[in-house]
Amino acid sequence: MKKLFSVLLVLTLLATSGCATAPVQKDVSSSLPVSSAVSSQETAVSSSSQPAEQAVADGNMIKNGDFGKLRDWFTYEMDGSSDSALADGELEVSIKSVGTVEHGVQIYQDIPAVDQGCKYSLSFDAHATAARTADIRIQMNGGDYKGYLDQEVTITTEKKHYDLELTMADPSDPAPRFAINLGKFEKDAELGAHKVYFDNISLKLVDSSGKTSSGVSKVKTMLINVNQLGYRANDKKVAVFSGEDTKFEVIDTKTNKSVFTGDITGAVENSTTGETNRYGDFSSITTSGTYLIKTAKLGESFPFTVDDKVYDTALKEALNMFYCQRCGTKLSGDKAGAWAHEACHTQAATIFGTDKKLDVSGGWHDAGDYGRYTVASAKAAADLMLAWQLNPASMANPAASSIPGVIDEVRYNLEWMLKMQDTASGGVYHKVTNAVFEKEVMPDKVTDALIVSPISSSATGDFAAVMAMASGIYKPYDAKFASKCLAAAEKAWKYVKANPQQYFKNPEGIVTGEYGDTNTADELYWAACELFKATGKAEYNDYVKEACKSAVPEGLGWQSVGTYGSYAYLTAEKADKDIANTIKAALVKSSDALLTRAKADGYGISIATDYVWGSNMLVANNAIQLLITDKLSPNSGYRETAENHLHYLLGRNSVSYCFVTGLGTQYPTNPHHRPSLATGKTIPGMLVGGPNSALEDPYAKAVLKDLPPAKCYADNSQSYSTNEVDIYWNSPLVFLLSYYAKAY
Ligand SMILES: [Ca+2]
Ligand SMILES: [Ca+2]
Ligand SMILES: [Zn+2]
Repeated sequence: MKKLFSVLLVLTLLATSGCATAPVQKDVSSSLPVSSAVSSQETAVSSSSQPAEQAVADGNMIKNGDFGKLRDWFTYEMDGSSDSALADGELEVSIKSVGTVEHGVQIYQDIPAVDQGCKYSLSFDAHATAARTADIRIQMNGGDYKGYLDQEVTITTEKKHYDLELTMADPSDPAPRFAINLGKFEKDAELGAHKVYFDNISLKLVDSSGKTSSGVSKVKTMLINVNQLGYRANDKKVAVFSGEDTKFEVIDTKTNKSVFTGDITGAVENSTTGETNRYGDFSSITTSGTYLIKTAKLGESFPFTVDDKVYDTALKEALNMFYCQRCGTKLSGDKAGAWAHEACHTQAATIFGTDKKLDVSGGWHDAGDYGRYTVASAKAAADLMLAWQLNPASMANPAASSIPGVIDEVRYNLEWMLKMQDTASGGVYHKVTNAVFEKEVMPDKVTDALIVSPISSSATGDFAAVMAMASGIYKPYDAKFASKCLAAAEKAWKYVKANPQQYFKNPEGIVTGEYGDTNTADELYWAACELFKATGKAEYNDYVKEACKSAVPEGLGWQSVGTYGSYAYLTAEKADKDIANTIKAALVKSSDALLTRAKADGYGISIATDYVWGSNMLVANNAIQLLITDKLSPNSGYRETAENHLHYLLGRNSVSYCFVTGLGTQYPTNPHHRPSLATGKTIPGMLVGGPNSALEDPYAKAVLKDLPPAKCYADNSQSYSTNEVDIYWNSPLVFLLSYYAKAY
């Protein structure tokens, strides 16, 4: 489920080094708003422990600064154009066009930590074929790209030596970037094609006597972990201990008195966390209140609540995230709070490779970025509709209007999806985005051109499925809209049936999220199942029958969607008994395998070692699968295990984080999310991606190195591979909360 995210424009590797897909820089405009999401917070690793290979014998923090080789240097081009090469032992940057901004052309490399209070000296030699300005930067590698050192110098046709100095005033940054902006500077005359030369670039720590301790971790990792929101009165309640002790106490935080003493049992060797986990059952605590767990040797847990309504506010906030992600409309202050804004992305978009314009306004912004992707939003819409189908009691509208809030919210995205269908062919466009990821600004401040990317089979299959699903759900509220959805679904089906292998690849020049998928059997299966449920037509039944012959498609992700189809078929009025039995047997088998995995896991979850990009979505998806299976083939083990997955997401995990912003005691405060970065305030109710042992951003590489897989999480906006948010991560969270909440 890895999603290539947040990356940038034209990345040219100056010389062959191993990392061709390394995530890169975005814009470095000095006019960006200063965000509160600076790198002041770190994970368990202190900023002073840097990867060993970055330490260079002579103390130079810059690698290959003498340009004996081109290795380690990169070019970033916002809208300029250049080529780089070695020339007589110097770096020669041949600039064809400077572009329109200072970072129109940039050369850079990622460097070891710069620590607060420390003094650094930077020196280099430079000359150019035309006198010009250059901006020398040591900057944050993400977030608002704040420049810790941000100094303009004039480079002349005569070779000169430059000496600059940085005393780090900002909090320590464990993974900064050295960059030279060679784009357009207002003070420069018009520059035609020219060349700039650099050599002997050196950055050294010269004085660490003023070093402050701000680089030290502020994160609390507890040895006793619980769901930081808490538990409903009659839930099973188990604390997970990391380490050894024999007895635990439950303390009422109001009276500070012990209300229960229990035995610590079990010992599970947990290779994903490097711990031995033990357990304490305090299910007998059913009186509403706030408590914490304490032992003699392991300290205390974060506090938690026991109350039947413990998940109600969380559900409201998790659902409100979707309102805050709405595109193409003004967001009101009463629902969007500090993140209210004028209508964004309302201009017509151009269909890639044509002059044709299309109105594709509306829908939800996908994630930390403002792209809108058909397959991503299909999963999100499906989860919310499933939440309504399975857990209607908690999803009813508090205002008691005829349309439940969740149904209203989903419709906002469905109206957009309808616009993404090509009316002539029935095929559905894969996404609408800018060519590149946007700056860290509010969405209504983005003015870049919108491009509609080509039709894909996965988008068209998902569209057919979601629209067919919607036709049943909206019928009681708006029959006309329901039949519009069904007609669109059948049209999309015809297209995808005839074009099942139109796999999506980012077109030339478009580098936003790709959401590629080269197996569309599951998308067609899901579509056929939903269309069969909606229409009862033999054509769809025949397709499902055929599709199940080898293996029943599985998955509740954006890329694998089979289980959505299975649920639809198993709840279809006219389901064929034999086919249903095959599908149900496969679902039960798959869910039983999840139970086996969960039993072997220290924290009771079923993802085994899959701590990948968006691992929290896998956790939530597996819980949905267990609850869906329970509806069709009741088993208290499914329900109990699913609840353990929710406990994990809300704090009962080895990094002691409630992974939903604003909830619990220790939660993400610096997510990679543009409206949160632009306002300096984090929207509550957002589930972050969570631990990712592949270390897929520079910050993660610097601070999470050598940690066990389940501990590879950093609450930092630069760590987009562990700390981004996404609509299709929040949607399974909404489903889970709606299952356990009392009322919306
Ligand atoms: Ca040299
Ligand atoms: Ca697929
Ligand atoms: Zn927008």
